[in-house]
Amino acid sequence: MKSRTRHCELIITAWALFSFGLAAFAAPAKPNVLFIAVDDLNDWVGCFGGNPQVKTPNLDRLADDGGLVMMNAYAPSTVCGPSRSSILTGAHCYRTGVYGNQNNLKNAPKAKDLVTLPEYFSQHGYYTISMGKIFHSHPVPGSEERDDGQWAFDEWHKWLGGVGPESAERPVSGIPNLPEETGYHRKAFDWGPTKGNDEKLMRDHRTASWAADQLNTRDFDGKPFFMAIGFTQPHLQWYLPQKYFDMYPLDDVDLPKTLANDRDDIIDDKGRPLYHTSTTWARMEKYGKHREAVRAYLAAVTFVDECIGVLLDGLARSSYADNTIVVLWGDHGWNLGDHTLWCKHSCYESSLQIPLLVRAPGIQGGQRRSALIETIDVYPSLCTLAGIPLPEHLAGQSFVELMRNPDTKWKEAAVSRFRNGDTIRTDALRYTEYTNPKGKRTSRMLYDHSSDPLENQNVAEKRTDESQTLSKQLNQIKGRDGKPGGK
Ligand SMILES: [Ca+2]
Ligand SMILES: [Ca+2]
Repeated sequence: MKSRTRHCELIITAWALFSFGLAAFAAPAKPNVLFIAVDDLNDWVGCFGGNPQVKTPNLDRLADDGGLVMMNAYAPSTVCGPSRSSILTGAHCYRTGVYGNQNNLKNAPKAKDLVTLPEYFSQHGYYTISMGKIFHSHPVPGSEERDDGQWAFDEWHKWLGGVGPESAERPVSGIPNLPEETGYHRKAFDWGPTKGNDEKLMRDHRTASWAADQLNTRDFDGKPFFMAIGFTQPHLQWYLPQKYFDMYPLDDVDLPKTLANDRDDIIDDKGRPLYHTSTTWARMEKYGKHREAVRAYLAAVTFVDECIGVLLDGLARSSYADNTIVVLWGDHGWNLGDHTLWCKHSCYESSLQIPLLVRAPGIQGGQRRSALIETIDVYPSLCTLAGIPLPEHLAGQSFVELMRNPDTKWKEAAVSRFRNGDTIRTDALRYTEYTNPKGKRTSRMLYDHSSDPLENQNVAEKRTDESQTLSKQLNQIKGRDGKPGGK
């Protein structure tokens, strides 16, 4: 009797396995996508090595736990609008025509025909849902509303409140603004403790908790999901619970190496230095606040890391834990006093390099990749991972094979643009050229990362053959990526 029962069990098990195999063969489960944007996060993340002092246990855990760390990933521009427009369309700024935050992707004449990543996934059977900053936000003329890219998702939610400093007076950092500073930066470059000391009240923390709840309570109409979550720190202002500042005792904070005359070797076509001292840098210098501001950025990174941990923990305890692609990206880099610059408005490596972490089911992670990745490569990569055909307009390249095999043949350059500067990064060099409105080159920079990783020695006029070669390569890519089809 016992052996007969055992025999029946075997038949049932075999039938179940056979049926499961047929089902898997007929319709393999599509992986979900968790798409995480972090505003103004540079490579000051433990696993990226940009600053050994930073504390990012959750991002480092993602890297160790199946993540692939893209060590040389670059933004196409150094402000939100063009950078986000490019990752969301898989097309370079030269193709979208979105070069600055004043251009809205939705109305950009050259980009109107480009289907954005969430729209494309929705068209291919995904339930798309979002909270937080994914698209750059634009005013809607004649309306109190804002265009935050709601139109690109099946379900879109505005972020939930948040908490600021105790006092409404600005700035709260204790430094006066300079008279010549106007508008946004007069108030924006600020930091200080929030009212109370509770991170759960903060906007990004609420976004993370909301997303974790969705993952544990929703079935998304039985479809695979594409969930886009946008965190706003470490974008200014750095108003944070005091405990995050306390994690970095001020006297122990190291500053990035800064040379006072660093930018004097960037000369325009009339022989004059191209740059004047940035007003923010001058203010920080005058009031001796560089170290406090570096600490505030570190604190903001650790705070957003905590929020990312809430989200990843939510995913880990959900039923989607094993079948969800996670891609986490910063929209551009950030300067913290290096090159006598604060913020992100330059063609230096520090403005352009981004953190990019990808974890995909079935692909071994816990590794690093050194290939040059552009954010326009994310769109085709996610399509490939999801088994969706690539739309024709994409200019980027799927890095899925590179995820599997570090020796995969790959592109040799990454290009970016900020204002009138176009820049190209190769394995060892970064070359940048600035042009006037008539397209005439007015200035250029060449840095050799093999000997000068901090980009302090501009050798463009000493190594003119290499400058010329890179200029040609850069302009070929600009021409190619500006065309429909991108290739
Ligand atoms: Ca940004
Ligand atoms: Ca220099």
